[in-house]
Amino acid sequence: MRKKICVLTGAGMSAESGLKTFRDTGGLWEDYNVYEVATPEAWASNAAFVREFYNKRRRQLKSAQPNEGHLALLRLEENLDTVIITQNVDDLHEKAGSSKIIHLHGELNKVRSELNPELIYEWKDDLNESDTCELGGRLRPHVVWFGEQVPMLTVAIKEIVDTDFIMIIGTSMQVYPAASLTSYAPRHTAITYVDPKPQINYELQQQVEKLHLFEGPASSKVKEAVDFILTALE
Ligand code: BJW
Repeated sequence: MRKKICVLTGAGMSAESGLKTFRDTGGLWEDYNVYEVATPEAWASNAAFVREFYNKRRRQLKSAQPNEGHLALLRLEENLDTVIITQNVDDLHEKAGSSKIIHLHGELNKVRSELNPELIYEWKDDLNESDTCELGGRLRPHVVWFGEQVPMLTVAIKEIVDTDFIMIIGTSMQVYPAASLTSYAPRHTAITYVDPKPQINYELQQQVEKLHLFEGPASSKVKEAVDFILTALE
């Protein structure tokens, strides 16, 4: 039977594709106050500002291309059941050609109805105040803001509970519940973590004996981590 890998990606995965991370020097949270753009309270008090934050990023995403790190993950699929669990709202794993992708924090290229959250629409252009769903309700970005539930969490946990390998790439492992996903893995699961500045959070600290760090940028280090896992399979 084929073994399984869950790849947990964060903003650092797409940094070399020109998309800013959040918490690094020069990251999005230096230019924006998180409470003014990524909370339901911000949306309630200043929807125009929040819409523009996401419109700008959606425009930028149009021309963004996957980097060597995204592409290196395709080699995993030849040998392992591969599930990408991304915190990213971009579509670069899709553009790279990965097959199974779970978006924990939503998708920039989608919006949803405020009247019925199941009414989700593909949205490649700007979202305007006058745009409405088929019920006439206001549309909001299809993303998960702070203080909101993470509906895809249960789907992600179902994948993690029987995985043989985990690869973490480009996340500061600070935002929960995404940062606690590794704790659902079986005891034998080997964990690789690619990041120029890996942050060993509480959950990883408990699993440190099976943790392998690849310190550096995704564009070069994902390949090394993939080689490491494929060698372990031999
Ligand atoms: C590179 C690189 C290169 C750079 N190559 N790598 C338990 C404990 C404490 C707090 C909480 C808790 N449980 C819940 C909370 C509250 C909160 C939270 O976690 N707060 C913490 C910050 C303290 N969590 C929530 O509110 C979540 N909801 C929730 O828990 O609901 C519960 C609930 C229950 C019942 C009712 C209601 C609610 C929701 C979290 C939503 C997060 N949303 C955002 C915005 C999404 C849309 C958007 O994109 O705008 O998601 S915030 C932002 O952070 C975004 C990201 O996905 C997320 C994670 O960031 P990420 O990816 O890790 O990026 P960075 O910037 O932090 O790190 C980048 C990394 O890349 C660094 O390590 C670099 O070194 C590295 N890097 N260059 C490789 N070239």
